[in-house]
Amino acid sequence: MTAERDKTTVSGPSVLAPPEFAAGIPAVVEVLRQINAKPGLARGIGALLKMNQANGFDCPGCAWPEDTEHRKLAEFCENGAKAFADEATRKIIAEEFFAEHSIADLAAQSDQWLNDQGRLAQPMVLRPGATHYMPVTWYSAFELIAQQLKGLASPNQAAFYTSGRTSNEAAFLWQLFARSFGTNNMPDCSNMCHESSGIALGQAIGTGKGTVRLSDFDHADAIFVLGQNPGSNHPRMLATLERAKQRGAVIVSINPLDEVGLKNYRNPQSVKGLLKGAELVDLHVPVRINGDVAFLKGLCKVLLEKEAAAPGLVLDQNFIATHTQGYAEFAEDISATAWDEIVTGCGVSEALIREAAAIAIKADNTICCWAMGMTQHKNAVANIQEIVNFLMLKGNLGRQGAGACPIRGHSNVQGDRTMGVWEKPEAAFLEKLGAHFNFEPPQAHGFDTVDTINAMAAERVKVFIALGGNFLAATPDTAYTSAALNKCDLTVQISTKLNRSHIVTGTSALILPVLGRTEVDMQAGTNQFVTVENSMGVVTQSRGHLQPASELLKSEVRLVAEMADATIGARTAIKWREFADDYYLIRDQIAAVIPGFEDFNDRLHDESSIELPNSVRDELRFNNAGGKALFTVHPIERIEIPDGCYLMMTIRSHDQFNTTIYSQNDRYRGIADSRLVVFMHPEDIKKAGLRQGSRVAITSHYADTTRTMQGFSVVPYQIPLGCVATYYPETNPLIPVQHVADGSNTPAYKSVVVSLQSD
Ligand SMILES: Nc1nc2c(c(=O)[nH]1)N[C@H]1C(S)=C(S)[C@@H](COP(=O)(O)OP(=O)(O)OC[C@H]3O[C@@H](n4cnc5c(=O)[nH]c(N)nc54)[C@H](O)[C@@H]3O)O[C@H]1N2
Ligand SMILES: Nc1nc2c(c(=O)[nH]1)N[C@H]1C(S)=C(S)[C@@H](COP(=O)(O)OP(=O)(O)OC[C@H]3O[C@@H](n4cnc5c(=O)[nH]c(N)nc54)[C@H](O)[C@@H]3O)O[C@H]1N2
Ligand SMILES: [Mo]
Repeated sequence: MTAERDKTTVSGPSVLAPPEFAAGIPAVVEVLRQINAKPGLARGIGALLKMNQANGFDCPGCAWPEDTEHRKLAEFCENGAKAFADEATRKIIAEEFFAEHSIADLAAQSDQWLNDQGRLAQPMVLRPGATHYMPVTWYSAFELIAQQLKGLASPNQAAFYTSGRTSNEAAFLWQLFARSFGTNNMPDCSNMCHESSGIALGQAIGTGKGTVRLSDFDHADAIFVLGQNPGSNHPRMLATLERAKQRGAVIVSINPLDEVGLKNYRNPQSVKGLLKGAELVDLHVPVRINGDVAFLKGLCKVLLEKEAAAPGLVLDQNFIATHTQGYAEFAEDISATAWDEIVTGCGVSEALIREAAAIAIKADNTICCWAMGMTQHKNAVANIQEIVNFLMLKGNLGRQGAGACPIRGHSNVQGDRTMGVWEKPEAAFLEKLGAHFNFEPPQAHGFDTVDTINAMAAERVKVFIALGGNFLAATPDTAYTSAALNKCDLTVQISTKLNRSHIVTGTSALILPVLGRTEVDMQAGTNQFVTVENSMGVVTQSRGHLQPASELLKSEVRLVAEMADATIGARTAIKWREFADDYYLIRDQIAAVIPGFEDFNDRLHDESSIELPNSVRDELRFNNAGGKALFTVHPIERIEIPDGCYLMMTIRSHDQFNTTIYSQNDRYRGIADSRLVVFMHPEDIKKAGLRQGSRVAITSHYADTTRTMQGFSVVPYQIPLGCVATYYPETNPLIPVQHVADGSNTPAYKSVVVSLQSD
């Protein structure tokens, strides 16, 4: 594929030719290596075989659904195994660790080093002015939180962050705690992730969720994968794509990079698959970064042209007339959009767009999948609404084998939202919650992630509590966000592993360690399970099997319940501690408050998983304004890129889970030993007077501000001209906090204007 590369580099990364295939034997070797190194084979293998099984635990990695119909003995992927191994590690951070390492020491260490120290094992406190964390009892930790929260002038001076690994049960109690305390300040990782999808779909089709079941992949004729790298981030999806492909489905990838996972996949779950690869993608469309609106408009233009030439044979006129609104304006705009504008906008030839359109025209049923390549741009909402436009033209909603399929990131990010973790809750939800628990929930919308950073900077939020995640490393504009966190009176991190957010703190700070998904959760003598919702709206049980890393860990559910009890126990009638003793009771509350969960416990008992209703998928019912699916019109916005500048996307390697870095390698892109690289087109490298391995600083430009980071190595890569790629989270200091998506406020992590300077 590539761009020629020397095999030798003077310093920095080793740059190799990317592999010819994804997964296969190297994936199996990597799984064994990770298990051996972290939990050990004896502890690890047995537990790993429980992952994604009916009586086991849900993979702590991504949100791709389990294939219950085709379930294998080993129902996991290489990267799920890495996430598992990382949590199940035998290494523990003992009390002496914090005595030995001051905050300043820890600050000098890399993210990978921090994570490698092992599991957090006991609650720790950082007192005002202290240089070291000290052990603290759970009782005193909750007292400190209660005292700080109760001392605030308004509940809106607190913010409650959630990362997407939290179970439904913990998330439900968490939002109940925040709201009965008095605020909707519930920023979450979704704000940085699929928020744009939720907003776009909500307006266009009246549900923020996707409309596809896993089984739809067995009936699709065409699958468009937009801005997603499943080989690294949703590897189990490759097996689904392989099955669809073997059945005759055609797969198109729209991506500035020709990601190897989609090119040639060797299914590690079968011997045949291990040895012989399958080419998954039939057509790769190398759009320039943020060229998707233009490309999708191009696709629609071809469809409309072909329909004009053969009326009734291309579009689903019946669907358009019966189920949609806004078609006339949409069609008019598409006809008025010139090919020149489309081609310059997406950087792809008209011929290639026509080739992709021919696939869509031929297909009776089309699924569009997408992830962060679509959602993290200034016009991300437009990106996703253009996908909906494209799907609607051929009636690809609400029928088997077709639909809109946002592929979620964290394993329960979708469930956390369903449970009410959202800073903009709907009035009907608040009303039901308040009526059921007999309190008045706050009505005013709260702060999302970017708002929270700004509110902390303005000293309007003084207490920040995070249920999981790594807020500082995941958010944009690291220097600004650090300063904002420093202004808090108290920052609390409820975590499994040590990370950057434990080191950049408020005046006081707490680290509260919790059980992970993989561990046995005993409460009041009973082995509890929790539930999670996957990307396709199926809720399943998750029960851990490993002995907990430390006796001092609390489950997230118990921790939230006890924190709530200490803070507001005296003034609400909610029986927090009873919930902590018996998660069935929490599920009964969920059943009473959240639509779709009626008889939750019984159905889980009888069927082991439940599928949530979806009005679009099930009934072609659209709960948006106007009650019909909405065609939308969006201009092709070209981001101004001054001479000598590039458009930068920040992406994941094959060896990380978000801010958790497993190694400095990215096997699928041929990179070893460094993450401080800039992927660049060979011609751009030459034009800039650089070479492979040249050391550069990167400066981002936003309005009249700049941000600079040193120490990157240039790597030639097959990426569109004018575009560069770097790794998340290393380059987050370059991302301006103001640079967000219209309508969803998601940081535009994937379209940052940068220039390079020789170091
Ligand atoms: N192993 C592993 N699994 C994960 C994660 C992880 O870090 N590691 N993270 C989880 C989470 S929270 C999430 S949200 C998902 C993320 O999963 P992905 O969205 O697949 O992850 P990214 O690496 O951010 O980037 C996605 C792709 O978008 C492409 N892209 C970038 N800009 C554009 C654009 O403008 N247009 C188009 N068409 N494509 C573009 C990039 O080339 C890249 O291939 O994965 C989840 N699963
Ligand atoms: N530049 C750039 N920035 C991005 C992105 C990007 O593509 N580019 N992607 C964004 C996206 S899509 C997302 S989702 C966010 C991710 O943002 P977050 O969800 O905040 O970050 P993670 O790295 O997933 O969080 C890792 C930490 O979670 C804790 N943890 C792990 N498991 C558990 C558990 O079971 N319980 C508890 N309580 N804690 C646990 C561990 O301590 C670990 O260090 O980052 C966003 N930031
Ligand atoms: Mo995400």
